[in-house]
Amino acid sequence: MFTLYARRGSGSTAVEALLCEVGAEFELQDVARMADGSVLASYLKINPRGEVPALRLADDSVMTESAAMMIYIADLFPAAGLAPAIDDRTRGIYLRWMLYFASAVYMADLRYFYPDRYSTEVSDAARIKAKASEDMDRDFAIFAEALGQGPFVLGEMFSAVDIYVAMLVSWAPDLAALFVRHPNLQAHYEAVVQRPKIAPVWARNEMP
Ligand SMILES: N[C@@H](CCC(=O)N[C@@H](CS)C(=O)NCC(=O)O)C(=O)O
Repeated sequence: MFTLYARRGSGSTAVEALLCEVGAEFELQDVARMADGSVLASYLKINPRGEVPALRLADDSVMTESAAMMIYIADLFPAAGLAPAIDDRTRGIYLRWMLYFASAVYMADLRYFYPDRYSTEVSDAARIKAKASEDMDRDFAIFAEALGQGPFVLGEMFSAVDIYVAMLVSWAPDLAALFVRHPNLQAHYEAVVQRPKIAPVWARNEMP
């Protein structure tokens, strides 16, 4: 049994969708934010960075870092077929894009949505946001080129990284414009979020 510390529409969405896809037993714990944006001190014992998601495992230990959770859960349920095996020739591609989205795209998203956290000067915020948006455009273009006609990151094989990518795509500052520039990203997004076990999670999280 897992406990997923979550907030609607946040980085917990992909982990929740994956837990549903693999058929894992889990409960959701909503991590409320105070008016000033902080979380309860008790949550800092679970994730000292105060971020969601966090995942409590059956042995009571806690994982943070959404991409690590995606990799871990998909590996833990091999029967679901959502991760290439360690010695599979596509394992490197799978890990590459999981970490690319976690380190490049997710971090640009945070700079875009919380620019004030990236400088000691409030007046820097607009420039931080503009650069984050430019970086995201570039990073999505690099991915779209690699995706080609997919339909999934690993071609015909749907895997956990597709769920992670869909979450990051859904947060694009201008999703409609992104889909005009990269129709293959739209086709990929729809193929992921319309899956029977993912659509309800997307709806519950009020994702586009
Ligand atoms: N590297 C972390 C980033 C997690 C993260 O930044 N989560 C955001 C929500 S999507 C958060 O909780 N930010 C703190 C806040 O909003 O105050 C991960 O991948 O899990």
